[in-house]
Amino acid sequence: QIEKNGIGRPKGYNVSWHSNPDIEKHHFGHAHPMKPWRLTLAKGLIMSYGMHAAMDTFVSRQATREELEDFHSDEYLDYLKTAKVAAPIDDIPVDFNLGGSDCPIFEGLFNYCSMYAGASIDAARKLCNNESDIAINWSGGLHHAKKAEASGFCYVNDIVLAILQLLRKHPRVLYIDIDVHHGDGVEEAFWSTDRVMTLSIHKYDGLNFFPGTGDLDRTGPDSEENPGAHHAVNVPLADGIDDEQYVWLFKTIVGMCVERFQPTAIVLQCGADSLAGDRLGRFNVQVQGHGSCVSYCKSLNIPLLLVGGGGYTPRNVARAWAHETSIAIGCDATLDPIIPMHTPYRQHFRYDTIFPTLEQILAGENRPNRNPDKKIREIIASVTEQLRFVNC
Ligand code: V1P
Ligand code: CA
Ligand code: ZN
Repeated sequence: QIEKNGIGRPKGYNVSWHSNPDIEKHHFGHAHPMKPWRLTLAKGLIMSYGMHAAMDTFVSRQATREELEDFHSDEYLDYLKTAKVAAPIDDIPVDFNLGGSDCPIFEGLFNYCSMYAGASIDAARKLCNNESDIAINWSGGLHHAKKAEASGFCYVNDIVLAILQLLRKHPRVLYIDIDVHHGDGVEEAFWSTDRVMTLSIHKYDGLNFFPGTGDLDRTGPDSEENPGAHHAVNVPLADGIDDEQYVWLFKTIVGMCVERFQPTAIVLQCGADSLAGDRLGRFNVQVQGHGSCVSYCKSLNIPLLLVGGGGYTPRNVARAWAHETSIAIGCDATLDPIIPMHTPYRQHFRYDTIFPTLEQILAGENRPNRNPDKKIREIIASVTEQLRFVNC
């Protein structure tokens, strides 16, 4: 019998949860798919199950200017701080890719960015100090932001900032990204180092699907002088991948990366737009399959940072991140799948359970799986070959 703290957490196993209701109040504009209130929905679900009692909870703070400068340029941060809300001119972004339809300038923008970044930095520090085994920031995971450019709903790259914190203590960090989009900003930031391996699984079809990068042979600039060569792993997929294929692929590839790279910390971006029924995504992954990726990472017993990311059908985002919180604290096996009556905004959850069936989610929408097993095996063979060049 394992001695337990709170719901299902072995004594001495610490999970920290970093959030701030201020983040949830921001609005990108009513037609914009990114809805920070999905975090309110997720938090309500997590708390209605009482899971907060099994975690160390922290109200996150704004990242300082100095912390943001660890990755972002001065000029970009100045502009981000002073950018004024204005009607977009023909929807063309003005400077630093700010102000178009993807990255609008909205009320409180700088506050929003510095708060989600502050939460990821704090979470990383908890891991560095051995105060947490798993640290969670569902408001983070904004993987497209560049040093001096906003991109794809992302303004500040909290993941890069968190990894930079981890690198102060950890020799090697593995970044894993299960958002349906390519984690281009994080990949590019660590393009030239062998201390960070990046792995992104995403939808890819050439230039049509945002951001248009992430082909299998994009493995890092290949030159004798670049220690980061071969340290970018990209897994491009077609529409409709299901749980069985996705989880098998995830475990196989992550297993190989861990064996070869021997990370001392892992950052898992849990973008929920890889779920079936997502407004922007194209996959048929279910809450169970998405959660299995988190379980697998937890089973490796390596300090783990969980961040959010995309996710554009808010009720499914909340389901996935609540389920993944239960995995982190170890109460997933005993969690009642029926959503508690007293859950705030319960009317948003169209079906009563955390795990609606694929038929319920897709209701009438046919999304065939365009990923033949042969293609999946070819991807694994290619990554196996790539990893032969990685030494740690
Ligand atoms: O496709 C594009 C750009 C706009 N075109 C000129 C190309 N943008 C996408 C951006 C998706 C960002 C995903 C972010 C994340 O990875 C991390 C948080 O999940 C886009 C899409 C789309 N269907 O891909 N923007 C929009 N839709 C959009 C729709 C309505 C209003 C504003 C933006
Ligand atoms: Ca991804
Ligand atoms: Zn995404």
